[in-house]
Amino acid sequence: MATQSAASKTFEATQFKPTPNNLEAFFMPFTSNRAFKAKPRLFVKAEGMHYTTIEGRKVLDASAGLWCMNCGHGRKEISEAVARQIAEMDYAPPFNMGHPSSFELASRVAALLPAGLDHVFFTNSGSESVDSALKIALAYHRARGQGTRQKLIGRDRGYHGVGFGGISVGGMVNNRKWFGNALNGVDHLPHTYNRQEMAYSKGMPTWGTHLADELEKLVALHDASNIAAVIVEPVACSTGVLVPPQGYLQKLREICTKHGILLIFDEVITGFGRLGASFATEYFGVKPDLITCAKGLTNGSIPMGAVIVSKDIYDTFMGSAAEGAIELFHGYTYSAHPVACAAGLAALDIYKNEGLFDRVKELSPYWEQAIHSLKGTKHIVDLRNIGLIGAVELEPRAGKPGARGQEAFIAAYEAGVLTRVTGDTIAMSPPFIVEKSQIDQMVTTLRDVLNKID
Ligand code: PXG
Ligand code: PLP
Repeated sequence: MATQSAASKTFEATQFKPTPNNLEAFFMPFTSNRAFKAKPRLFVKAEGMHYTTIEGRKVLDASAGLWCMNCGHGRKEISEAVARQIAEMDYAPPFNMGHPSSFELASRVAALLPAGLDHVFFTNSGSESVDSALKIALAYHRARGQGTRQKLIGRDRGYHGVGFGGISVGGMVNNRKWFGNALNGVDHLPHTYNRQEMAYSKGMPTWGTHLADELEKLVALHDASNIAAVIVEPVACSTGVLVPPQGYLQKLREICTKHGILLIFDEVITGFGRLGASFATEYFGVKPDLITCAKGLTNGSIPMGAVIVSKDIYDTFMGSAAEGAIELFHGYTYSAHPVACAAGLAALDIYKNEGLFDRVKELSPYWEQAIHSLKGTKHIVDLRNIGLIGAVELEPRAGKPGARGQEAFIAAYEAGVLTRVTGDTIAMSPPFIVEKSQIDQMVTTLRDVLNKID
C-alpha cells in the first residue's frame, strides 16, 4: 500500500511538473544535439522570405526551410484552407473509404506531368514516397509475371530519405553504415561529379554523359531479368547539388527502356517548380516511369508526399488482380490526409495564380550570374547552379572535412542568412518569391563570411 501511494505521488508529481525550459528531451534529427543545445538557434515566426529568431532577429531564408517552402512563408491561402478543412472534417480513413479532395489533388498533380504519368499514390514524406515507389516497382514486375526482377539500382551520393529502402539505394555512407544490412540485392551507379572536368560549369556540365553507360555494365553483371528499377535524383541535391551532365538522363532512360527496367526520378526537391518547370521530367525532357515527390506539394506546411506512376503501371495492377481484390497491398494511416490535401490544393493554386514556376525560369539567369560572381572568393573551389538552386563548394580544412562548411553556415546565419550545409558545400534554394535584392544579399553575405573565416 505504502509503495502504491508513493508510486502514484511520483506519477502526479511528474504529471504536473511544469514543462521545463530545457532542450534536453528532444532527440534532434540530423543535428549535433550537443553543439545545438549548448548554443541553440530557435525560430519562432516566419513570413514571406524571412524567419524571426527567438531573440527577435530576422533571418533571410535562402534555403526555403529545407528545400520545401517554395511559395514563401505565412501563406494565408494555405493556413486558411487548412483551418477550414480541420474544422469541417479532420480525418477520413483512406483504406476502403475516401474523401473528395484526395481525388481532386491527385488529378491536379497528374495535370502537372506529361501525358501517361497520371496516377498518384499519397504518402506523408519523401522517405515514404521512395519506399512506396520501390515497392510499387517490385510488385509491378511480379504482377506482370516477371517476379525475378528484384534488384534495385541507386547511385553513389544519392539521397533518397531515411527509410530502409531509401538508405539502401542511397549512396551516403553515414546514412547506411550505422544501420546494418538494410535491403539486399541493391547496386549503385557511380555519381556524376568530377571537379577536374566540370568545376564552375553553369547549369549542366558538358562532360560526363558517358557515365550513364555504367548502367550497361550493371545490367551485364546482374542480368536485366533480375533488375526491377533504377532510382536517381535528376539533380542530386542533398549531397552538394550535383547537376546531371548533358544527355546523361536521356541515356539512362534509353538503357532502362532497352532492358525493361523501370526508371524512377526522385523529385522530392526538383518537383513543383524548383528548376523553372513543373517537374524535372519536363525540364530535362526525359520521362521516367515513376516520380517521387513531397516538400513543395504542400509548400512544406503539412507533411505530405506522393508517388506518380505511369498508366502502364497502374493498368498492370488493375488488370492482374482478381475482381474486387485489393490491387496494391500498401498504404499509410495518413495517406491523402484531408488536411494535407487542403494544404496541397491551396499550394497548387498559389503556384498557378502567381505563375511561380515561370518566375523561377525568369530569375534563373540572374541567380546563375549571382552564384558565379562568387568565383575567386577565399576557400571556394567550385560553384554550381541550376534553376533556383546554387552550391558553393569550399576547400575542406586539412584533416577536418565539414568543419569549414559548418562554420560558414553558422556565420551566415549569424549574419542574417539561412543556408544549408552538407560537408563543405553550402547550398541555397530560396523560395520562388525571392527578390533580386535578396539574391544579392545572400551572395554578399556569403562573400563576407568566407572572407572572415579561416
Ligand atoms: N528524396 C530526396 C531526393 C530528398 O531530397 C527525401 C527523398 C526524403 O524526404 P523526407 O521528406 O523524408 O525528408 C529527400 C529529402 C538537405 C536536406 O538539406 C534534404 C532533404 C531533407 C532534409 C535536408 O539536403 N531531402
Ligand atoms: N505500427 C502499428 C502498431 C500500427 O498499428 C500502425 C498502423 O496502424 C503502424 C505502425 C503504421 O502506421 P502508419 O500507417 O501511420 O504508417
